[in-house]
Order: sequence, then structure tokens, then C-alpha cells
Amino acid sequence: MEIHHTKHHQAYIDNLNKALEDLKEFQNIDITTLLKKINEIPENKRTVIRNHGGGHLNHSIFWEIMAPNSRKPSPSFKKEIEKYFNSLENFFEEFKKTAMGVFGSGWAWLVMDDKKNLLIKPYPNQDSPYMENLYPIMGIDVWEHAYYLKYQNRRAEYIDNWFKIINWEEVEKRYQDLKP
Ligand code: MN3
Repeated sequence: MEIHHTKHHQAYIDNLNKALEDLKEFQNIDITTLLKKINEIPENKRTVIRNHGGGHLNHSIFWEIMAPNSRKPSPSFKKEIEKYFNSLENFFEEFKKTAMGVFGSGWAWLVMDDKKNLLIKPYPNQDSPYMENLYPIMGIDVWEHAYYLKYQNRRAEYIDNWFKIINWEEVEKRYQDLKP
């Protein structure tokens, strides 16, 4: 996790800043707005900003939603999850299935649409849910760099263990704060 944080995440930030150097009109907007406006970015810079801006934001959220002393979702948030996924067990099952189904490098996200519906979606590379106007609530990095050092190719085991370190307080906070 430490190499992941210090080396990989920093590279996304450095490359994003470099790509923004000659794009004055996009320098002073926050990262979520930048990604929502991805199609307004000049074509020659769009891919690099999509990859590295997305990488920066995805990882920023990822570090926040993990905690060493994971508890359980609050009763009210659990109820929200049950509303969309029937049970917490079923939610984990669907989330894992989506994360396992990401071909190659990418993420699985619990996202919210602008009608406050919760859904689980796979994303390739560093694509951000913000690019399609969805709000990322909780997501797992399933790039091999996220788990290879500890789990080699055992993505399923990594996902199962990741469920045990979810910072539910922060996940719920994101859900409440991002509610449109
Ligand atoms: Mn990563």
C-alpha cells in the first residue's frame, strides 16, 4: 500500500500538473469539475488528463475510504444498501463480481446517480464516474499494482480482504455529502 501511495499516486499528480501547464483555463478548477468537463479539454491533452486526473481523484478517494479498524455500516446506511441490493451480503457479492469482471486494469465503484439511486459499475483504466456525471461513493482499485506485491494474481482474495478494511463512516459521509 505504501509504494502504491507514494509512487503510483504521485506519478498521476505530476503528470496531471504537467498536462495542465499550458491549459490556463483548466488550471484553477477542482478535479471533479475538470473530469466532468473532460470533453471540453483540447483533444491532444484529453487522454492524458482523463488517465492522470482520473488516477489522482480515484486514489484520493481510495485512501479515504479505508481504515485499519473497520466497523460496520450504520443501520440507516445499511438500510439504503438493502434498498438497492436486497442485503449487505448480496451487495458484497455483486461488488465482488463486478470487481472480478474488470478485464485488465480498472476499478469497481459504488456510484450514485443524480436521482440518488445507488448502483455498482466497472470502469476501465482510471476512468472516473464523474466523467458520466455519476458520484463515486466507494471503489476498489483492481489494477495489478494494487495487489500484486501481497496477493500476486489472487484478485478474489484481495477483494475479500479489502471488504474488511472499509471505512464505512467515510463511505456514508461521501454518500450524504454528494447527495444532489
Ligand atoms: Mn492504483
